[in-house]
Amino acid sequence: MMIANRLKDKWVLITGATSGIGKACAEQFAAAGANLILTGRREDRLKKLQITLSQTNGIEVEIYSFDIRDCEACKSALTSISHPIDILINNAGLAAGTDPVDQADPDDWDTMIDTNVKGLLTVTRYVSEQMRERNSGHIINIGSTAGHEAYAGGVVYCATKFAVNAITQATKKDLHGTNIRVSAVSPGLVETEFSEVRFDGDKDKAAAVYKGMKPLVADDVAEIVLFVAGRPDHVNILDTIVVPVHQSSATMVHKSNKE
Ligand code: NDP
Ligand code: 8X3
Repeated sequence: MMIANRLKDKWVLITGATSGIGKACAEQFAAAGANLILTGRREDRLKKLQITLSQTNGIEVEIYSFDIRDCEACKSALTSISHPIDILINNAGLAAGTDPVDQADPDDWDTMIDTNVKGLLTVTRYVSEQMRERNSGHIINIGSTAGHEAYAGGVVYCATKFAVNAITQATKKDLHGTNIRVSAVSPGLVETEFSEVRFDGDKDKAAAVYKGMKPLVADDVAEIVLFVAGRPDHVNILDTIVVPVHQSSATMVHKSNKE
């Protein structure tokens, strides 16, 4: 059966849909005929996506603008959604800074932990509750190679992605015996707004991360998320690690003058 046949008319909640991997997932799931619930803080972007994706694909798109770090806002949005959520893509996340542990700003640590770990957990808490009631659903967490291998300058970002890895494994076990699937997709370098956010808007520093190599693009990752979600109901992909061909570890990145 085609992936699109399995995803058509499903309701897919994507956190962090205003940019990068989340936006690419929204576009690809929409093209597969799924209805969308899109979240993020930038409401103007959500509104534009809502219009474009619903008109282009003839699907329903609902938007909820809130800061995922705000537990009450999260709970209020999630409990007001009237559709059963078939697929949850926990994508919202960020890195802040690359300073070593002895020099980093603890406020950045709070931002990363509150977003990547606590935000993801809050959303999972309320969505998994309704999935268990229906005994169906699929939770897909966007992890990272940084959740499999820590690197210098990523002390807390890596810790949050190791946490996502642990949360994925434990969630699968918490939901053991149900029909709910739990997966992670863990990419290496993907050129999105990620590095611009990490370097506080410094576009030159962000561009330097990918200079001299061909990174993944958001669509590369979204294709994998779509594949993971589009398996038959009895197939649960636990994790997929995907890197550009010229990345062999967090710090082994082959660069040339040509790219
Ligand atoms: P982008 O910066 O392009 O997108 C991040 C998304 O997260 C945006 O939609 C943003 O929405 C949302 N977000 C961030 N903070 C919050 C918040 N407090 N509340 C609500 N939404 C928030 O980066 P990517 O697409 O690259 O990142 C997506 C995920 O992929 C992240 O979890 C990241 O860790 C992971 N990842 C990225 C890799 C990369 O190299 N790019 C590699 C491996 C994993 P808004 O600002 O509108 O709130
Ligand atoms: C983002 C990829 O290598 O910048 O998770 O940590 S990396």
